Amino acid sequence: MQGVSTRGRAAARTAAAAVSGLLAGYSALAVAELVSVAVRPEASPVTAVGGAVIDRTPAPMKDWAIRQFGSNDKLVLQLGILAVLALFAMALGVLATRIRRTASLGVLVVGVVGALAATGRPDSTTPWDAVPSLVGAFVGAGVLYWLVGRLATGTARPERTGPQSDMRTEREPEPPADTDGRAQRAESAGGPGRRGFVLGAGAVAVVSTGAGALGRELNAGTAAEAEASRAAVRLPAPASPAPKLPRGVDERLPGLASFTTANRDFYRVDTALTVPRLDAGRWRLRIHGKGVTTPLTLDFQDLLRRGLIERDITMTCVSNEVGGPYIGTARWLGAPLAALLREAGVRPPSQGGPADQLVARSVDGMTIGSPVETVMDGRDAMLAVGMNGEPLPFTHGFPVRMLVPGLYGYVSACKWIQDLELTTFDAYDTYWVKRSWARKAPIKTQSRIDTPKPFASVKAGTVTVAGVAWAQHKGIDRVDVRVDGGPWRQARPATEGPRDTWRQWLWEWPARPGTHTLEVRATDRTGYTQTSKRTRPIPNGASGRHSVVVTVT
Ligand SMILES: Nc1nc2c(c(=O)[nH]1)N[C@H]1C(S)=C(S)[C@@H](COP(=O)(O)O)O[C@H]1N2
Ligand SMILES: [Mo]
Repeated sequence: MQGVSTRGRAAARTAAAAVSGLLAGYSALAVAELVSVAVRPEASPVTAVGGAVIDRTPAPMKDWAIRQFGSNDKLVLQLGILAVLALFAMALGVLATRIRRTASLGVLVVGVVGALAATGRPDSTTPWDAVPSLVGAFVGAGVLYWLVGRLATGTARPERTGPQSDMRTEREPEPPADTDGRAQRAESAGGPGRRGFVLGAGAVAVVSTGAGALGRELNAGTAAEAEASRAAVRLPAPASPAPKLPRGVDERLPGLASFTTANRDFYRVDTALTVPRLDAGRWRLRIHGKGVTTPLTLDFQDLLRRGLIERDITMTCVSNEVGGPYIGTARWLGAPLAALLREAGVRPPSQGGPADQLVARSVDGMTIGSPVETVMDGRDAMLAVGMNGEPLPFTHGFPVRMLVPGLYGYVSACKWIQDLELTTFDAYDTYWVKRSWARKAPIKTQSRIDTPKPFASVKAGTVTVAGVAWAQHKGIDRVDVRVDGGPWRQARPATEGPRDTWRQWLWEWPARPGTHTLEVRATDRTGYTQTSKRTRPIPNGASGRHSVVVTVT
């Protein structure tokens, strides 16, 4: 009995120590959140560490995470970081029962890691970003030292006095003096007892929750201002409206991607753990660099006054696997970018301009580089302010993002843009280029089967096979489909839309019972037929043909 009870006591003490560690971590994060209000929300440790992890994650793993968790990838990452922190905090708590001071210093070390992550982010411009993590860690270290101190007194005291009236849940007699000397000393100094530990832990929990909630609230207040500024935006009518879409561009077939993608359904790919919520009233864009004779600084109203163009454009992510979902079409409204560059004195390389790369920078430190030649070759490159009739959603770059039809997003579509610098490809590598993606990445001619779905079961007879094909800025000429590697059959392309949009296609399949493989290929308006050669998305976009296996009964 005595042995069991001793072990039970030791287990309870270890659990209490782990709880102390957890509370120390919790108070550290809560205080850091509150302090981040004074700096900026992105400087709070979980966001900063998460961002640093994203920056350092090898590309294949990033792709895996995006595939595995889709748009939840960031949530999963944050939960993962919290889980690791929690385990570490519990370990420090248990350690603190033996080496209280050293374990408490361990909390400070974690704080330094958070501070380094915060100041090392590409969007960090000030050492102040270190402050939330450091202040939080100081508080956390103090909490751990203090709580474990109370824990020591709490276990030692009852050994002499016997169970107290407030310890009715404790049925076993107290253990013999298995406590360390420190505990004995604290006890003989008249410590607060176990009740003291529980009260202390409770107080830490309550105060931390209060601090954290206040921090969240205040950070949300900044977001509320941004939301108000978005609600107040009145988009002007376009000087150059989008060409009217022929009715037939959208076959409206169940299972087939609609021609225009609703904002809420539009894919989202970015590295932002907290979506930047900018106030349009405070937004500025600087245009400067090599060959710029007249550097420009524009505000949001300047941009709206610039004779906006409205265009249907299909955007695609370079990370999109063959058959993947990271593609969508929207009606964008924006200021023509080439005209702005010309106003700044920029000439494309073919006209003797010294800069061949246009680097866009976002408020969250993303850098995206596009060829100046492409941006100025007459296509509808724009600084977009509107998406499907409303101001850009925050997730898609409010107040302003860049778009260049025909280029993958990571080399053209900077969201939350704040700076445009003219430079050269030799002089500067952008975010993804540093991570071994290609410097230049025009969108590859591709096609996708939307219906039937992979492994669907369909009735024998005539089955409508349908999907989309894209070759932005070239246009789709024809689409072919084949079954089980047989002869290619020409699909019926839907009515052609603008050159920068995808094109739907349909094929009536005389389906016989059995398991069959459907395969698609597209030919663009330059006469190029998409290659059958399968490649991964890295370094410049996936190639190969999409196929689906279906069962006909
Ligand atoms: N600031 C910022 N802009 C960004 C990115 C990013 O991570 N940060 N991702 C780019 C990539 S890879 C793509 S494919 C498009 C996606 O735009 P969307 O999320 O509006 O679909 O945004 C681009 N612009
Ligand atoms: Mo992308």
